[in-house]
Amino acid sequence: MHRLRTTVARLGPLAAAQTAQTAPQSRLLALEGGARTFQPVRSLSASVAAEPFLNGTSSNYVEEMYYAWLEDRRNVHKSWDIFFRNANAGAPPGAAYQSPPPLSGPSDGMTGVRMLVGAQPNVEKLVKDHLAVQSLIRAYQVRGHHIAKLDPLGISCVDFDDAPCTVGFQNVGLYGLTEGDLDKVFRLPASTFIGGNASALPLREIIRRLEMAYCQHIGVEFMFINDVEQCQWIRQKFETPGIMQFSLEEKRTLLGRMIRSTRFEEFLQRKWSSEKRFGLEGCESLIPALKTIIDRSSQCGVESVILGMPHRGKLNVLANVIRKDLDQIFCQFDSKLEAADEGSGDVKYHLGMYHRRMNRVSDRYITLSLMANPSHLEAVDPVVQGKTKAEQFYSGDTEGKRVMSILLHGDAAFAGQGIVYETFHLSDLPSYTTHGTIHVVVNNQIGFTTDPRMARSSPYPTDVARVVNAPIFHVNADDPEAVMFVCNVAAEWRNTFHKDVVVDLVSYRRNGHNEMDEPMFTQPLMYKQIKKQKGVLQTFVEKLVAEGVVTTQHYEEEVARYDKICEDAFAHSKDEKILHIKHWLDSPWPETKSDSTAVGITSSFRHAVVSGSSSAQTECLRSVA
Ligand SMILES: Cc1ncc(C[n+]2csc(CCOP(=O)(O)OP(=O)(O)O)c2C)c(N)n1
Repeated sequence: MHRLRTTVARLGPLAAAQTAQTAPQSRLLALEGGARTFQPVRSLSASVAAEPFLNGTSSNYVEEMYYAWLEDRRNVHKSWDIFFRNANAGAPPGAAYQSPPPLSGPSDGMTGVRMLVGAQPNVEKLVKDHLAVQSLIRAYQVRGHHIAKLDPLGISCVDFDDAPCTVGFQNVGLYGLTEGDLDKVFRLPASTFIGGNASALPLREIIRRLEMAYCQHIGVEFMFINDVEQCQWIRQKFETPGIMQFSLEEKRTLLGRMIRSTRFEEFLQRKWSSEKRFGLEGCESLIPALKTIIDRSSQCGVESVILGMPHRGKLNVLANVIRKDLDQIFCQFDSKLEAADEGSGDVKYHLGMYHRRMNRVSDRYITLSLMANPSHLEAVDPVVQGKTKAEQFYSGDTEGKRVMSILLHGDAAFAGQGIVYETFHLSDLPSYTTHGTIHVVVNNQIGFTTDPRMARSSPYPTDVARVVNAPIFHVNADDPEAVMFVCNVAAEWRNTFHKDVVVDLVSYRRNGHNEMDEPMFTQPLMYKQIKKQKGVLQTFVEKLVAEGVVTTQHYEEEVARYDKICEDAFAHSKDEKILHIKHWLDSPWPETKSDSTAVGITSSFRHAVVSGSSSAQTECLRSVA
């Protein structure tokens, strides 16, 4: 280091444009016995002001380059090589510098852009065009979701404040590119993965691949995330060519899940046509969505999942995700059931349940716990986080690798309820974090009777999640494969970064708010469109049959098989005369004595979490430790 400083001092007069007075031969530092030595190298008899790039601030840089050059001439750019050679040969200041040689072809050892630039006479235009292509790629990453086909109904009125559409073939002019540039090859920047193994592509292909990644049935909102690694991770997940492909088995499993989700609601509708059940019709892909998240999380090592959700689709989740016995669900529709245990019963779409089962995809046991929820929308959110935190604490799961939470939301409630924002702000606090929650929004584009234009001021119902830098994956819920894909990514995100993530299932509500409401009175235009909408299962099975994944006969047999399961359970449910509340608890409380202790712990922990008191929480945990 000392030597370096000395050299700076010796270069100083040169850089400060002083004239050397002491000797006709000044000296630059050279290697000293394997290290550096002084050798007379150049004359400073003339003013070095003739070399304007040598000034006080560049001296360190020049000095380092000089050392590098001494070790190997090829360590520096050719222009500096010539400069140092001339200087060593005694060229006077101002004469040592020569214009760099033209950048030409591979023989100069350079690749990529330089090669492309070198091949063109108009270097400036080419650099400008490359920068334009980079901007275009970035525009897709930032705004691709604006034009993605997210709404199955095609009536979405998401308001982007009239932001102009800056992507697409028709808009290349905005970047100073022309149609004639579409077939030119451009080098891809490191901030995109659309190339796969290719490092350069024609502009036409660049745009096509970006449209595939960002403007189909998935809209990815992530460019507000501050962490570069996280942004790169997401780009890779969505941009890599051919990444959204599924095996035949995966497609068949998905179809089976769609059948159960759809036929369950249809069965309830047939049997209890005048009962409120807050059906899932219009967002049936919620069931495969949750199952995919659970499968992938289980593969990643999660052993326990705590879920919280509102009324919409709750019976379906109980039946087809948690796997509550169907007869137990059906008997809830019988008003003559007598309560067997203490504690009041609640409406069936508020009840919770706990179940431990083998996950067939991961081949590991997993515990699923769906919390009971009150009518008060989103109030269950911090309760789920409290239960998750407690389970993580007691099982020594300090990083949330084994216990995780999933929260479901309605679009209106997610945007409207302040508790959602409060819960997000607990998500990354050391004492409260549950190391990443996966949020799934059943975005049926309506809240009771109100459409989004009158229900929120933000473009999306999910904008509240941006405050914690959670990525948001909007997906057209009429495309079950796209839903499955984003749910896999969401589970991997949670497993990789242990941060919140949102899946926004853009869907519709086929019936009224409940089955007794007539939505044509309040939203006639929307419901005119919904009446024309083909069911998602129908569309999906037609696609799979066309692809040769299943036959119509296979599909019909699967439907008949599930319908029979429902019919048999319905017959059994008639034998149930008594309602056991203990069958509807979201945690296993085995026997009476430990029950009361455990219930006490949970309720005080819930209180602590809901009231936001960490000292109460700690106290509660200490009292049972
Ligand atoms: C805190 C609270 N406010 C209002 C209500 C009344 N309410 C029940 S459902 C509902 C609409 C909810 O819409 P959304 O969240 O989009 O869910 P969806 O029913 O459409 O699935 C409202 C306002 C409630 N239950 N809780």
